[in-house]
Amino acid sequence: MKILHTSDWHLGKLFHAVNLLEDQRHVLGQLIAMVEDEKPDAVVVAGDVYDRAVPSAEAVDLLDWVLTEIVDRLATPTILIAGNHDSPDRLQFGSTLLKKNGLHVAGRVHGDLTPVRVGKDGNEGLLCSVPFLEPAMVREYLNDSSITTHEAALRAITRRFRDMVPVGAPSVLIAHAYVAGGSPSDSERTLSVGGADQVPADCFDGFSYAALGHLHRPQNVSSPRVRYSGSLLKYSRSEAAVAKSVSLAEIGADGACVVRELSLVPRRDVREIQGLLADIESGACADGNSDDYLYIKLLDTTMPVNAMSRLRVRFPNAVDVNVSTAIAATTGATQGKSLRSLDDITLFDTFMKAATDHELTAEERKLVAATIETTASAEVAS
Ligand SMILES: [Mn+2]
Repeated sequence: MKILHTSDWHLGKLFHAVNLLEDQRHVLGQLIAMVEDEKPDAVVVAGDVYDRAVPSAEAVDLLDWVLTEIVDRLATPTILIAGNHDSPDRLQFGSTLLKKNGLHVAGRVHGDLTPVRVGKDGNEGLLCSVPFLEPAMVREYLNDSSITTHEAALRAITRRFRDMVPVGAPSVLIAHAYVAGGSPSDSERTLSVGGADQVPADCFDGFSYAALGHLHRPQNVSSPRVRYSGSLLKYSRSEAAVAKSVSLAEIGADGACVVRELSLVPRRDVREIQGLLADIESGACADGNSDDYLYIKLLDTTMPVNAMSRLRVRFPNAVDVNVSTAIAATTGATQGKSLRSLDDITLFDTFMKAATDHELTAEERKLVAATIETTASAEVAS
């Protein structure tokens, strides 16, 4: 059985006020081509299909397009589960009708939990869908007042599925959760406060493969068969160095599992560059595509005027400009101390030293003192 595992599409997401729909369409086109080439027995989307509980019409249209291509044109069964960004009830809409056509949607836990059987004769397997679980939702569903944590909720649901899977049979548990030991980035919304959202990897014991969503970096947690495919695109600065991919899991009749990563190539990459403004403007840091989404760190010792508008001439999709570490260090060094305890000249001197590594000369001190005095007397006069 061959499963194409992807997650965290976040369709309709805004990235620094840029609508990513075209970027998402671009990589979803690659995903469709992978389904054509690899002919998996199922495609699994492990939650956060949309970025918002009420997605834009354009985001809904994009999902309609990609599902029609995969489920209808390529006749590949597809499983969608809700993540913490999705509305369980809205995603659930039409699920009974859709499953007759090979689209299996789990927005919330309801009714009887039933695994989906996929694969060809002699190489079949069971797919068990666990949408993002709020403990209160599971407490009500199972009528079990002891369920108060994410771990208890997940264990209660996975136990039910485990009881339906014959021992050793090829099986995939699909879930949207934060597995302890996983490495987060800056674009996941926390599931609950204070680490109470984390679940142990042994919740997935007894399944051939756990196809996970929530963490946006592609990664295994504790074992190659407990895996996050990672998000469709880089959705934060912290992901600049992490390439995105989908995971192709091949599960043998004995339940043994081998996973390959298939790369996604973005329309515009997210990158970090640094240098002096003049060098960056003149193209000295011109590696890569100038259309990329860039986080730019300026190493200038003085704050350049209109830095962002100047940078956008060469890099129209620059999303953030940061000043040099020297200037940032000054801010950091003065934090916690009372700035009012320093006289104006000493304060300015401290800043200059941190920003330029030079103390004021006697002549400069005089100039600064005179300027401060003129400014102060002008303020008194006005
Ligand atoms: Mn997500």
